[in-house]
Amino acid sequence: MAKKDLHKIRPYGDHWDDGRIQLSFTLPVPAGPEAREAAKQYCEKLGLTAIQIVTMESVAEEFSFFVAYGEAMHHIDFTRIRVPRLEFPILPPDAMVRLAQEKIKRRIVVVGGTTGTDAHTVGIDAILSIKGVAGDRGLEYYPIFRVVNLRAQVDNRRLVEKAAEVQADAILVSKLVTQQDQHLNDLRELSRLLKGEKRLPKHLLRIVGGPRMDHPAAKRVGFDAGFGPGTKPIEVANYIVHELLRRISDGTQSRMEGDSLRQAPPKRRSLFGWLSGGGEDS
Ligand code: B12
Repeated sequence: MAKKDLHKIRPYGDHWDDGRIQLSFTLPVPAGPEAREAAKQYCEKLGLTAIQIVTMESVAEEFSFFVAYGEAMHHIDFTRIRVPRLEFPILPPDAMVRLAQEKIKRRIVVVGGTTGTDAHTVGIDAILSIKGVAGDRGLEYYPIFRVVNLRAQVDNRRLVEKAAEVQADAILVSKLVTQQDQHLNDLRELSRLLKGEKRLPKHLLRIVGGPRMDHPAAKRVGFDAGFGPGTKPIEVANYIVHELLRRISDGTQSRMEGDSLRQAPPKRRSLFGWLSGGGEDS
């Protein structure tokens, strides 16, 4: 293998730096020799050479699906790539709770929901509800949080209003439906509304998650943090605790009063407690 040069990388197919890539796409024409040629010419227009159309299938009367191989000419300077990433310690539950109790000294108020027309609740419930996901308890489980789960199809204005009413420390938004970038449009609108709402604490954390979300995408729409598929509630809980502490010590914290932790009712772990849930609805 040639010496790896991270200033100049290209896809690897079956030998070093051959630039071979595979792509798949659909053309709005019936499968046939002309469709195959159109697919090849399209790949040429993308700048590929040594093109092979290895699959052509009819996917509907007027549509054909292709898999193509080709050689890409472009290189990337890997050393110049910078991607914003979330970095925070992930403490085990007991240590995280102790830290919040000692340093924040009141319950952290979080308001969450799935916004716009999006009706998917499983993701936000996985993070917020006591049952959590994959054996990892949701935020409601921890005595350091007060959780207001507005569930699905929450209008952005209602979310902002609720966050102001309960003086939220964090808002947590879930987005599943991404067709026509609906998720990004909704999130941008929410960002605008949040900016314009003067009743909200200055330290408010804006968090979004979903299977097609990640941290860079969240930053682009004005959020503080983005979490993708497979997120565990303990990660989100740790992020909130650590980021809130950071903002408090930076002086961004605008409010330290609130529900004292000592007044927080102990979490029930009985079946009844589990069924009735630790959180609240709107
Ligand atoms: C279950 C489901 C439904 C159920 C929802 C039931 C409910 N109460 O939620 C029903 C049947 C109602 C439904 C309806 C529709 N659905 Co649907 N649905 C799904 C499905 C199969 C699973 C979603 C799910 O529950 N995942 C399990 C949870 C635990 O995973 P998750 O959401 O990714 O959450 C994790 C992370 O992403 C993250 N996370 C998520 N949210 C948040 C939030 C925060 C703050 C944080 C920190 C983290 C976080 O943490 C979670 C835990 O790890 C997906 C396909 C799939 N496999 O994902 C399609 C899917 C999401 N649905 C889809 C579609 C198109 C629809 C419909 C439009 C279908 C239709 N034509 O009617 C409608 C939408 C209606 C609407 N108005 O929204 C598409 C979306 C396509 C897109 N990208 O836009 C998908 C991807 C299916 C597909 N491949 O086409 N759906």
